[in-house]
Amino acid sequence: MKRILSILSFLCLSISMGAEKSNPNFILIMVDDMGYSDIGCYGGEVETPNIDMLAENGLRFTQFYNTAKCHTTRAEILTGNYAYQIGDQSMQHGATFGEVLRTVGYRTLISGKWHQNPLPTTRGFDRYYGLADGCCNFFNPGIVAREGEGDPGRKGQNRVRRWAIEDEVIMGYTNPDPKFYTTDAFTTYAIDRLDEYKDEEKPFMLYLPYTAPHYPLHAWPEDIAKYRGKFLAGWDVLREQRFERMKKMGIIGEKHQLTPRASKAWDDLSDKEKDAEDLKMAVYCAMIDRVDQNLGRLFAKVKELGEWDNTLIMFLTDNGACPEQPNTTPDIPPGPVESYRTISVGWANASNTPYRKFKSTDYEGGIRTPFIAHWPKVIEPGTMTDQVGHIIDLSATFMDITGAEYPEEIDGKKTREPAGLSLMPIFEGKERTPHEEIYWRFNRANAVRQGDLKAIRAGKSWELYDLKADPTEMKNLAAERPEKTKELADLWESWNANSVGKKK
Ligand SMILES: [Ca+2]
Repeated sequence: MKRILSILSFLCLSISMGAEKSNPNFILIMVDDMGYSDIGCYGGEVETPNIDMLAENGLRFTQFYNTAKCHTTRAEILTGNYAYQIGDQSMQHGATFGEVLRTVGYRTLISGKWHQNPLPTTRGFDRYYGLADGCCNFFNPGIVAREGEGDPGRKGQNRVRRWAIEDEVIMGYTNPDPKFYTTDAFTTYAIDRLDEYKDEEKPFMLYLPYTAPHYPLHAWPEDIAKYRGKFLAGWDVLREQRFERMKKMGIIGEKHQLTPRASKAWDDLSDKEKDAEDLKMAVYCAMIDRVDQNLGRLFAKVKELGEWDNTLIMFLTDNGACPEQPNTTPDIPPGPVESYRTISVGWANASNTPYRKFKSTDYEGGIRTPFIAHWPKVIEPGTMTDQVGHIIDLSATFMDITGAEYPEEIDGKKTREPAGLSLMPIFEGKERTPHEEIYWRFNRANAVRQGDLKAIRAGKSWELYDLKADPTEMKNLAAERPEKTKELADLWESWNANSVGKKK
């Protein structure tokens, strides 16, 4: 009897202490249209103490890739396969990592920007709150002005953005709370769900794709005030300062060169123009700063729940900084709900320091992302790697860690075998067998990387770069190495011929 009692009390104790889950939790944080070197731990000026803390205690990748655009990145990160191999935004021939992780008993949560066609609640996620569309007003994603405010700035007067709460679609979401701001709201929803499910034994997968710092440039005045006036030296000086800082930090090496400026020279601007540009960059930085502040709240919750050491946290951006200019309210300065403004080409160029080009292109400025992985149980603190990784590797990593298998069918449709490779060997400090090739496609932005060689379509022809000798793509080798260039272009064409739906 005594023995039975002691076993019982041991069992009760184990349950009350929350016996450790057999699989780890996952938190995947993605920001939107942020440049390669904006955050502190990649050489930028934005104050990001919480993201930097992940880097100090985790692993930074210097050659990690997304795709050139929001929705292709989401299709790929979710399914572990290339967007056009699985039906892009329909994802009809792929399984999401929500669907994958459900097979091994995960609680699957998403808060933020989805940007695919079927809602997350039909594609493997238990709970959802956020922007189902591509971008929206941060203070008021709807079209109706709140009392005391002007009309919310929008990309076009007829543009009504798709929002969703759980499985309910809301076309034009106006929250009555004047303190509503998407970055804050997404985080609060995520924290509330972690609280709601804290007593269940299931591990959780939390996917947190923020809309910041994608346009429109919207931020809280107190966050803007932290940065206002700090950028009057201009983008030329900023690029040089970042370049030197990144070198010192080891984010870039001796072979990197500072690519030519892609905009007007700062000195050609009038003082009035410089002041207006300073404000744009201050708002942009405030948006990233706000993400970091919210991550502080989220991380405190994970620690409070006792799950910090058993949680793999990852951070990245979905594509390079954005040069698009849909400034529909040219007379309203960036910041408030009534405005709809974007960052300048000069600042987007600086955000991607030292790399070439932008979002929507397959040069490194469009597709290279900071990637931080933090997992106290596995990852050596404060490490850095130049092994090449890609967002299609995340699903493979989740399967490797949990033993989950990729569903062969989703809603009666056969899935295609995913193309990613697990990142676990790199997390464990080992050398991973790399991808033979990595492919990119978004509209006419097409590229393939094989080892250190990368071919990029440029109009009707292809360019060739050696990223080991020339990581900033300054010297096109196509004329010197026509056969290799053709071989890579042909590889890309045969890969693309296997696309679902349209081939261009
Ligand atoms: Ca994006």
